[in-house]
Order: sequence, then structure tokens, then C-alpha cells
Amino acid sequence: MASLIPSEKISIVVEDDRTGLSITTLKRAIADNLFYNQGKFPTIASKNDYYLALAYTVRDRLVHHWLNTVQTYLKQEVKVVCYLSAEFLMGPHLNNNLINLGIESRIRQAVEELGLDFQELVDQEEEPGLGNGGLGRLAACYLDSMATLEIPAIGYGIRYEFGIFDQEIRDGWQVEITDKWLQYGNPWEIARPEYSVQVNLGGHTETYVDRDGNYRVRWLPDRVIKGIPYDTPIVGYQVNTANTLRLWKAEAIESFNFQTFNIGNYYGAVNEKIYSENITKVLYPNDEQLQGKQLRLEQQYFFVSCSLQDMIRLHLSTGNSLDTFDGKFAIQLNDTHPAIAIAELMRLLIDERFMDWEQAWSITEKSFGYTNHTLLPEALEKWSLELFNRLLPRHLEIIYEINRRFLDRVRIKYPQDNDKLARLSLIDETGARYVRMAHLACVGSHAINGVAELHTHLLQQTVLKDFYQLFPEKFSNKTNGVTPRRWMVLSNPRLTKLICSKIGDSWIKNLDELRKLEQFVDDSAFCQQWQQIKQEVKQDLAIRIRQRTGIIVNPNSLFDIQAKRIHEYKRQHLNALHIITLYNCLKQNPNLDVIPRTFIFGGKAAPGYWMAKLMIKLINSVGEIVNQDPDICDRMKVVFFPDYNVTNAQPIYPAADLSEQISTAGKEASGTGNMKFSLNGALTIGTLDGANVEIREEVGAENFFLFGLTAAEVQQLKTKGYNPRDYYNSNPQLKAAIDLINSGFFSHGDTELFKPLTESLLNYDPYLLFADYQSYIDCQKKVSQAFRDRANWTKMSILNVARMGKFSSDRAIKEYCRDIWNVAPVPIELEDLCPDGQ
Ligand code: OX2
Repeated sequence: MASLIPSEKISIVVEDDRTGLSITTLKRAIADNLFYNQGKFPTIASKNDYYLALAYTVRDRLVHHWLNTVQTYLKQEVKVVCYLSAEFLMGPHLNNNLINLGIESRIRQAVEELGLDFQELVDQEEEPGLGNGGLGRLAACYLDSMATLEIPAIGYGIRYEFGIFDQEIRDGWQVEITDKWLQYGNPWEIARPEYSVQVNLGGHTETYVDRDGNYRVRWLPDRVIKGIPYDTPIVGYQVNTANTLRLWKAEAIESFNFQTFNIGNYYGAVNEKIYSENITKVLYPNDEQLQGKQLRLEQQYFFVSCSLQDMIRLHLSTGNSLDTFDGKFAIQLNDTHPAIAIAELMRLLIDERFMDWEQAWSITEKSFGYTNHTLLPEALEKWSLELFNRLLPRHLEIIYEINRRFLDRVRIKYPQDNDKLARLSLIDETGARYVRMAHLACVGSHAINGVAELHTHLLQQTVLKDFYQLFPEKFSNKTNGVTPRRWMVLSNPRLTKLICSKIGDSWIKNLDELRKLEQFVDDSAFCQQWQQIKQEVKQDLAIRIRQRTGIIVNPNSLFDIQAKRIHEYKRQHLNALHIITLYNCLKQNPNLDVIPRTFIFGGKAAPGYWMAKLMIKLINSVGEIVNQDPDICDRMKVVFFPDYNVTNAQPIYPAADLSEQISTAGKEASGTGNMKFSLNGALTIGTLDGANVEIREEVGAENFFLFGLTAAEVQQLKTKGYNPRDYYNSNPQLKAAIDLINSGFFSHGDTELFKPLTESLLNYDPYLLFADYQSYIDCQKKVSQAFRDRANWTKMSILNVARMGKFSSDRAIKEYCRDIWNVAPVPIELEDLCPDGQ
């Protein structure tokens, strides 16, 4: 008889396949998901099937966090931040969730033990590109920080079927390809049709007298659309919190309009369905350029109405009355795209819940905060009264009433100042009449903020000057930040590891602790490791560049990178002028001893923005000549990295030696790429614009390459009268660069191709490239000089990273919580929500 093992020595734990974290369980769970979810077995499973099996395995492991979070918020009746944004540029979820859950290495091991390539599976994920650039990415960073700081929050937005287009470069031109991110399914979302709501559009209003003899208004719409929420969990870093991103999809109320169907108009009925679903089909791909399209206003109203109805449902479901609404929700407007929410909340409270105006207004004002992201006049949203009235007749009435009461108050403060009244009015009547969305946002919010010190200052002195004079107490600055989880831990694992080996890992949640790195700037072994890592990530990027473009670059050269949306105010063409100038120097003086540079660009142009597309063509055309010129002999390379998105950005930031932040002073509200580059050890060449000003303050002027006019000088020069041709005529290097473009040298002899660009510069130059040209060229010389002293460069790089604490989105979110939202952390305890037998 076999001897018995004493029972106290045995520890057999049977892990649940959906929550267990042992390698054995994880492997079984992945195999199970492949079989039961994907309906595939190994010999026929694609990489994508394996990716999905893995994604579901990870999702199972965060459901506990998610449900406990929801339950805690409901039970404790906490105040919730509702972040309303037309864009959320989340980037791939898989890796981020693994890092935040702290299960990356086990999952990797399980995947590898199954004989699969982990990176290959990660690469399968189609990123949700539901945003254009900085504004959408900021919303994503803020969701990460709110979850990490245990702040109850819901992100509300639109589930676009097609996100930002994929960019291909053909013959040097941008070509747009539809982004079919949902085509193989999205494992990270759960549809919640049970929480669907209805949204009205069009029609007219009528008044009636209710039973108590009060005059009321009802809206008789001519279209009704259904909004279906899709929820994605947002896991915090090393906490139990998992908040929700709730995105709305538009559908027809019934699959078929039966009446139309019965009278034989089958196609008419189907058309109506298609028409309704159009609302959430596609993201408008314009960054900071108003389009004024009806469908865009429909999108804005649709998601805002769905979200407010959802908040009211949540509030009433816990037995509350609407009197306490503002105590339970802090609603933040991410720019004016969701500003119609102010009129919609008024409508819901007054028309549908029969609240009186004064109380409804008091609740509305206390609930809303408004973040402004731009001063560019072409981005300030306004809607023609005709369109507004056709689509949202009741809201226009409400806006008129808000305006009437508001202007009455203004009149008391500034009697007989009709100019001021006209400037402040919610209605622009200077020509054709428009609703001014920023004015609606200012009047209906208790807090208004800009996104960097300089931006907030300029906001108060220019675009919102009258509002600032009227209610200075509403204004504050909230300098942007970025999440160190995605933009360091995930995208730069090598540097993360090195930093952790020196100062531990608490900096990941408290970025100010990076300061501790300063003590190592003179530690030569550390500096060498730092340099070594930069070298390795540059090699990685060099490989990607070769795969994507065929261009071979030298990883020992200075990687000079400008990655952001293509826009004249961001001045990618100023960068191009520097490249051409350097090229001319080398052609004239072939033996010149220069620091080899690789110029890397990335970014999309709005499909209808002709000048931006021509800038892309110019960069590629210059690259074509420079890269193949034997005289240059690898001392310069120009690369346009196609399809800049979150996925492609992740390996780009860590590989930069130099970060180009060269917008005309006063034009870039903040910038956030500037922070990501510097956090990853790049030095910045930049103007005193947006958050550059604060970055320079933090890292020290000696660790920052400054050039160009200040915002005030830009203003003065413009007032005085700016003539770009004077600069062209008096600066031989500048003249040579422009003349070379015009000669057809970069365009196979075509002297017309780039004329629109050069003529615009010579005759108008609205972003003052010529005025800043010499200062930029001189500053770039200093950069090259500095790069020769590699030891000192490395020291500056370390100091940049060590002093980036301020630019964590955690810091920014804490400020919003304290100054605007009045919300506090709510820690989540995990408990079994579904005990057996219950
Ligand atoms: C961008 C701003 O251009 C950029 O400077 C800022 O960093 C970012 O928002 C986040 O605040 N659309 N995009 C922006 O503003 C608008 C409008």
C-alpha cells in the first residue's frame, strides 16, 4: 500500500480559468478561448485568432476589477467625473492592460510556452483611432490617470465605425485609406443595448398649458434615432479601479420602418435605417479646422444627448432626485465639440422633468466645466442659425433665452456698451448669423481653463477677453500632461528598467520622483548605460524605417524628429528649409565636417487641407534627392514615416535625440508630444510656445534649444506690417533654399509643383517662417555642436527626464479634481460578486 502524504503538506489549488494567473491556467484559458470563442483549433487558427483568444483571456482577468468598481460607485453614491469628448485616441489596449494589471511577464511566458510569438500577437491589434491628434490623445491620458488615481469617472464619446484614416505615401503624396478597425471584432468592448436611449432631430416645437396652468414647450421631432452604448474598461495602474469608457453607436429605432415597408416602399425603409446609422459612421479627420457640416452637428448632439440621458438614468436609478444632480456629476467639456450639452441639460430638466428655469440653470452651471484647446480662429466652432434651427429648434429657443438673461446681466454691469454686448452675445450677428459655441460653453460653465500657462494667458487677453473681465473667477490654467504608463513603461521598457534599477518603481505613479535621477548625472557607468539604451532603441527604429520605407539610416547619426499633425502653424516646412540649407552647405563645401543627421517626420494632413498635403510632398521630394546624392554620403537622410498613430508613435519617441517643437509662438495651445519626447530623453529645439515654455522652465534653459520670436514679438511684427520678401531678399541662404525649390530641383524639373507653397511664403507667410528662419538655423548649429560632446549631451538628456515630473497627466488630473470637479479618490476593494449558489 502506497504511503499517504500528510495532508497539511499538500496544497492543491484549482484555479478558475477566467481569473487564475498561474502559467498553467493562463495557457489553458488561451487554448479554451481559441476553441470556444474563436471556434478554431491550432492547425487552422490565424495569428488574429490567437490574438483574440489572448485578449479575451486578459479581459476575463479585469472583469472583477470592473464590476467591483461599478458596484462600489453605485453603493457609495459617489460623485462621478463625466468627461465628454468627441475624440478618444486610446491606442492599443492589450499591452496597456497587461502593464496596468501587472501581469505582463506571466502572460508573455504563457504565450511563449504555447509556442507563440508574443510580439506577433500584440501586433495584431487594430488600434481604435477615434481621434485626430493631441485633443483625443489627451482624453485618453486623462482616463488612464483618473483610473490610476481612483477617481470615479466615465468617458463619454462616439463609437465611430471608421476612425482616423490610415495614411499611405504614394509617389510622395498622402493617400487616405479607410480605417476598418472593427472588421475582425473588438474584444475590449461590451455592448449594452439594455441601456439604449432615443435622440430626436429636426421638426418643430409647440407650446401647451399643463394641468397646473403652466406654459410648457414640447419638441415634435421629425427623426428619432437610437443610441446604443458600448463599454470599454479603463484599468488603473496597480489599483483595483477599472472605470468605463462609454461610446455611443447610432441605429435606426426599428430595423425596418414597417409602415413604409407595408405600402411597398422597401428601399425607402432601408434608406431610413442607413440614414440613421450614418451619424456614427466616420470621424471627421480635420484637426483644428471647422467644417460646418450638418452631420458633424448631428454627431455632437447625438452623443451629448445620449450621455446626459444616461447620467440622469443613473442618478434616478439610485433613488435620487434631480435636485442633487450637480452634487453627483462633474461634466467636463473637452473643447466646444460637446458644448451643446449645456442647452440639452436645460431642455431635459425643463421640458422633460418640468423643473423651473432658475433651478435648472443653477444645476447646469454648477455641473459643467469647459476646457479650451485652441486660439486658432478657424477652429472656433460656430453654427449657422439656419442649420441650428432646422436640426435643433428647441435648443435654439433655449439658447436665445440663455442669451437674453445673460445679456441683461451684462447690461447692468456695462450700461450702454453695445459693442461689448455684441462681442459677448451667444449669437454672432456681424454678418450671416451664427451660434458661438465657445460663448455658450463660457456662460454655462462654472470653470473655464486653458491647457498651458501661456495659452491660458492669451485666452484671457484675446479670444475670451470679455468673458475674463466679466467673470475672472471662472478662469484657471491646467497645463496638460501625459501618462507615464503608456509613454514610458510601455513604449520604452529598456529605459524604464534602467530607471527602476536606480530609483525603484514608485516614479511610475509619482513622476516627480524622477528627480532622484539627478544624483547619477556624473556616474559614468550610468551615463554609459543611458547612452547604450538610446542607441538600441535607435537601432530598432532604424529597422522599422527600413521595413516601412526602404530607407537605410545610420543609428549613430543624430535622430532629429518632428511627429505631429501636418499644419502650417506647426511649421514642418521650416524644418524642410533647414534641411535644404544644410544640403546646400554640403554641396558647396563637400568636405564640411558635419554631424550626420537623420530627419524623421511623421503625421497626417486633413484630406481637404491642400497646403498640408503639399508639405508632405515637399518633404518626400527633398528626401528623394538628398538620400540618393553621393556627395552627401550618408551625412543626411530624410525620412517620412507613414501612418503616424499611437502604435507607430510608441517606438518613435524613445528613439529621438532631438524633438522639433517649432510652431509660431502663440499658436500651439500646449502640445503634448513635446512632453513625450522629453520624458524619453530627447532634447528640445523649440519656440516659446504652448507648454514648451514650462518644459524649458523645468529642465533649465541650459538644457533646451530656444529660438524664434516670442508671442508678443509675433504680435508686434504683424501690427507693424510684416513683409516676408524683405527677409528673402536680404538673406542669401534663405533665398537659395527657396530658389532651389522653385527651380524644380526637387520635382523633376517641374517648376510649378511647389509654387503654391513658396508663393504663399513670399507673399503672406502667415506663420512667420522667414522671420524665424535665421534664428532657427543658428540654433540648429548649436544643436550639432552640442551633439559632438556626447558625454554632455547624455547628461542633458538625463536631466530632461529627471525634471519631467510636472508633465504627468496625474498632476493635471489632481488639479482638475481639486479646482474644478471637487471629487476625491474612491478606493475599490475586491469582493466576490457572484458567490456560488446565489
Ligand atoms: C490640440 C492643441 O492643438 C494642442 O496644442 C493641445 O496640446 C491639444 O489639443 C491638447 O490640449 N484640436 N486639437 C487641439 O486643439 C483642438 C481644438
